Amino acid sequence: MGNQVGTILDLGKLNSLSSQGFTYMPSIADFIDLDRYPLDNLESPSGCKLVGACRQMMREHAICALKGFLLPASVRMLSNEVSGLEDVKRRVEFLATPYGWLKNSGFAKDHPRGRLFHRRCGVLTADQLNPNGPCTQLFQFEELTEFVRRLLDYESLFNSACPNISVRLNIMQQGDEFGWHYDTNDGAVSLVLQDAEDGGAFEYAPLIRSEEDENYDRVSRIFSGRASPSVADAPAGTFILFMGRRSLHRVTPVGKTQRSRQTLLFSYDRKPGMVFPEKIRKRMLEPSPEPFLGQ
Ligand SMILES: O=C(O)CCC(=O)C(=O)O
Ligand SMILES: [Fe+2]
Repeated sequence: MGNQVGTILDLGKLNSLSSQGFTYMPSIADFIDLDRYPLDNLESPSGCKLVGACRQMMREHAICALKGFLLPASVRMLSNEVSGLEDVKRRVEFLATPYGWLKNSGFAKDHPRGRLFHRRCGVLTADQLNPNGPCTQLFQFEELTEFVRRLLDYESLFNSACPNISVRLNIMQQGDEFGWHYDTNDGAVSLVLQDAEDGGAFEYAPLIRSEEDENYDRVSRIFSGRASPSVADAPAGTFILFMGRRSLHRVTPVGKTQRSRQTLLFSYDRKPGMVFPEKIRKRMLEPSPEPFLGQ
């Protein structure tokens, strides 16, 4: 069944099916390796074991990386959708504070709050994707949201309703980078669709800050290279859930590569209807000559 659907589900065939009046309703089995990751049956012994192991990874390392989560055929299909939207892709290019939720003007240049890092990448957002295309379909599987909810151990979790940033793709070419920062929400999900031939590593300092302690000393050591961050082992097909609100992270500059680095990012919230503020949306979608110093 998996193989058969894997071959049916390429975009060309999907388009020709829909032009003939057929609507193919994809199932989660078309996308995710359910033998390894039984998202369709989380109450089963293997489902419970998976959730337990993932939670432990989150507690110990602030990251849960599941290799081979996406089936190879679905990685190709998702990545093909992205490649087909090359013309509408936007560029993001500006210098940004790692501390986007704080006001950061007036700090010395060598203080972490005074530092600025480059953010240079291509971006596609929910509004630019086919609502019936694979990137959007994958986001909408309730089983995936439920899996993420269990991993975060939240009472409730809803897909973001943001018309732009609920579903986002980072597309990075040679010379692009996504400098050191914290996310403003916990529990960002990313799916690696394609890696670069050189560079583009996801580096992170797990749980380096808490609400009580910014740990500026260690943050400074990471910035200067005196302390080494962790590096995610995340080839194409990997699912990543990451505690980015407490864990400093970046994507290192992409080196010489023919292939772009592509990640598909999903946003969730404990409450329904979450929409990112206009200021953040604008920042995430456009280049800017002004550095981003925070809220
Ligand atoms: O593209 C990635 O792997 C993650 C980038 C990131 O940290 C972000 O978009 O906040
Ligand atoms: Fe991030």
